[in-house]
Amino acid sequence: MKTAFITGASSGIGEACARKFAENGYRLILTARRADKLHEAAEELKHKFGTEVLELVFDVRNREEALKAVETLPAEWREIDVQVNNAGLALGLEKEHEGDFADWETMIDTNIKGLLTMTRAIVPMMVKQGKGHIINIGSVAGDAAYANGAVYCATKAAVKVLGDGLRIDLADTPLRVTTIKPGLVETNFSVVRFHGDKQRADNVYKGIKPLSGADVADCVWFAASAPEHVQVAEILVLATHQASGSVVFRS
Ligand code: NDP
Ligand code: 8X3
Repeated sequence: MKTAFITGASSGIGEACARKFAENGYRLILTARRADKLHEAAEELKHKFGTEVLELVFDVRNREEALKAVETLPAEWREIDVQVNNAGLALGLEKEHEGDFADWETMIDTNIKGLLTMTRAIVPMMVKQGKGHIINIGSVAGDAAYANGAVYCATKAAVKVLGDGLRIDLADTPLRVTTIKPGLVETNFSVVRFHGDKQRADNVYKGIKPLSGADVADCVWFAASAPEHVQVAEILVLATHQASGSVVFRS
């Protein structure tokens, strides 16, 4: 049986990816900070699909804890076939010269350094076993900056470039690296971005049918289920009425 390791599986895109892999017979290692939400998601999959789930609660920004969680995986859970580096967030929407230092640090530490930590922890095991697929959740925001979002956009540009670098460094192995770059996806993302302001978050998706977490999970699965000689390097997936990070048609 194949194993998928998914970070940020307590909500949104990560939770939808967990469901997609469960539906397709994978067993799952799911991670997040909120133990209760993660457990709820895991229980649903166990009951619905009979999936075996290992829950790991840690903050990807805490390098020591993150490395320990992987190092202490039980022997029977160490063969990981797919790693989905999804945990991430945006905080605030402000001009670059007026932004909040704490928000910047959280975004950089989570989206860039957290993803790197998880890559550093798991990919050497994949190289050793001679198989594996790393799927990073980037964003259309990484293709070009949009107004008031420069730091978040920069972190997602970094995700794209780190994926490209890893693909180069693994070209002499059977491992594959994919970057998925979604546009607007209605999840908890905007509630987090606006520090809990639900009304402001809802406005982000007004007048447009956004993507769902399941739409993104379909793209992740497309890449993961491709024949072994096929490496889907990138997928840019947008809502039909979104054309780029800054062009959205609302009715
Ligand atoms: P959600 O807020 O719904 O989910 C984010 C997930 O990341 C949660 O499970 C959260 O779990 C986890 N997470 C956040 N910070 C940490 C941390 N420090 N350590 C461990 N886990 C963490 O948002 P989305 O599902 O939308 O976001 C998932 C990814 O998709 C992010 O990388 C985001 O940048 C990206 N993305 C989102 C888009 C969108 O429009 N929604 C579009 C393009 C990309 P917990 O809080 O329990 O730790
Ligand atoms: C999230 C998509 O456009 O809100 O990465 O930045 S966007």
